[in-house]
Amino acid sequence: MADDQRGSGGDSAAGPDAPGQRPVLPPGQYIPRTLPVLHYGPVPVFNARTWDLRILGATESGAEVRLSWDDVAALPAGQVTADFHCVTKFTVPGICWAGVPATEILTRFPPAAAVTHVMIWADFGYSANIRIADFATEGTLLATHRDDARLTPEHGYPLRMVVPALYAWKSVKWVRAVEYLTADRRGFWEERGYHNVADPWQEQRYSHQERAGEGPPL
Ligand SMILES: Nc1nc2c(c(=O)[nH]1)N[C@H]1C(S)=C(S)[C@@H](COP(=O)(O)O)O[C@H]1N2
Ligand SMILES: [Mo]
Repeated sequence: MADDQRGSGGDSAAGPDAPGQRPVLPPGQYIPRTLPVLHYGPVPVFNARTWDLRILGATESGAEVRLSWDDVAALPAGQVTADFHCVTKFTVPGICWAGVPATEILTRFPPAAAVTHVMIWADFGYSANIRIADFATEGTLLATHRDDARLTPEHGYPLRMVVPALYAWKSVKWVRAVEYLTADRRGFWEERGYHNVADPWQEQRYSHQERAGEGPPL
């Protein structure tokens, strides 16, 4: 009981006592006892024959790329183990994700030199904008697997974004397109009051916290 009161959120299931084992969480985050599934809207049904992943917007070549599921499955694999921070304050510790590193997308289907951000699009129109540096950083993946198992439908099967450096709403499930942007635009939650950048270590939760240069006008 007493131990439970000492985590940053009061509902922490993490053992705070063992030196070196205490999880270091971003400000305001806690580890819940049961792990949530969270999204807005329905879970799409995957059909390998009709599914595609489009790379569009300001590509270097000017052309749009359309990848089939087999094309995506043939791309080189990578993995990352990272904590997953939801802006509603729960953190899921140490998820191991595997899939296609975002750097592979940038290398194979390069953006124009003027690209500053990407918009990640999901089925049913959910979207999130990500600065190109956060997209290009090591650990950013288009994941197909979570903890050695194929993603489940509710966790984004067949393909989801994982951006460990940012709050989890940027980790778009059911990804269908990567749009290269030469001017920043807000995605679904960024238009609805969440912070344009979303760095959990700076506790960038809400758009009213944005400073000059951190987001396009609301
Ligand atoms: N397409 C889509 N992706 C989404 C969301 C969503 O509503 N739609 N919610 C985001 C939010 S707010 C969180 S916390 C995580 C939750 O991922 P999980 O359900 O795999 O835990 O998915 C993110 N990706
Ligand atoms: Mo979230």
